[in-house]
Amino acid sequence: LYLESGMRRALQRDEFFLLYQPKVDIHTGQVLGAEALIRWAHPKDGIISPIEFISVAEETNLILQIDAWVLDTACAQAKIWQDAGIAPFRIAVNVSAKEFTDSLAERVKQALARHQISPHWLELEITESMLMQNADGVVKIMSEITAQGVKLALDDFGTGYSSLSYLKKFPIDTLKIDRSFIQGIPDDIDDCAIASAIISMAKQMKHRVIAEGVENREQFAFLQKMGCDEIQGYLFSRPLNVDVFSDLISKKI
Ligand code: G
Ligand code: G
Ligand code: NA
Ligand code: MN
Repeated sequence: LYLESGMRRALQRDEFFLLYQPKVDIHTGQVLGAEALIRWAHPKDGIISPIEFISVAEETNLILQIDAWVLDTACAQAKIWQDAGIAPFRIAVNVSAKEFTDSLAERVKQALARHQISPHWLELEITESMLMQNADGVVKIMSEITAQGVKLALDDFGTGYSSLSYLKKFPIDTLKIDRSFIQGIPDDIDDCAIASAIISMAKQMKHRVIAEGVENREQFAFLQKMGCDEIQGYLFSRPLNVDVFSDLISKKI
């Protein structure tokens, strides 16, 4: 297919690039991390969003090569920041379901070793849906990852169908409240109730909790009052290119 061959070419010609969206401490405003978000600089069509190509990449298994490129690029960038003397912050990489296999921990380990970065630089964002297949297998893979010192965040939290019982079993550091629940705050009482409940549960289970898609002051104030730890969203910053993000973290020191 057209898109498939385009993505193969994009890998060969290095047309993908990463943006970094800050994750910010809700109390201090300090940048604690960044989510790496892929974009495709298409030679004819301009910048293409992952919404347009990730699902096709998943169908064709090209996602394995793309996500390997993302992990490698994020680690290479971490090495640059580490060598520049910047205090470690977490670079979060999205893991697609196809990639979440027995070999993931080993691939992560090799990427850290290849780039000689401390594991504290890396976080993986996994979605609820990939935890549902085989709980024991999933716990094993996760534990092998966290044993290295790499953190795990549960992305799009609240949008899956799974029972809450897995939360007890899985070695997850952070719950990431899906932005669909943040959107309606403060007017939509259901969104307010769901967001508060997730924050409260996360805190009692000693997880960190981050809200994504925070766009305005009202959402920020509500989340702060409820005890949310971190925010990510257009209110603080859009996803930034690497130079702009570097300036931001350099200033914070
Ligand atoms: O950045 P943006 O909002 O356009 O991302 C759209 C979707 O693409 C989101 O669901 C996001 O998780 C996903 N996405 C962004 N970057 C990556 C990536 O590097 N790998 C994978 N698997 N998904 C990504
Ligand atoms: O699926 P995932 O949670 O990884 O998706 C992250 C997506 O959310 C990215 O495509 C990113 O560009 C987008 N995003 C980040 N901040 C905001 C925001 O404040 N509002 C909206 N609508 N989207 C956001
Ligand atoms: Na994500
Ligand atoms: Mn999400």
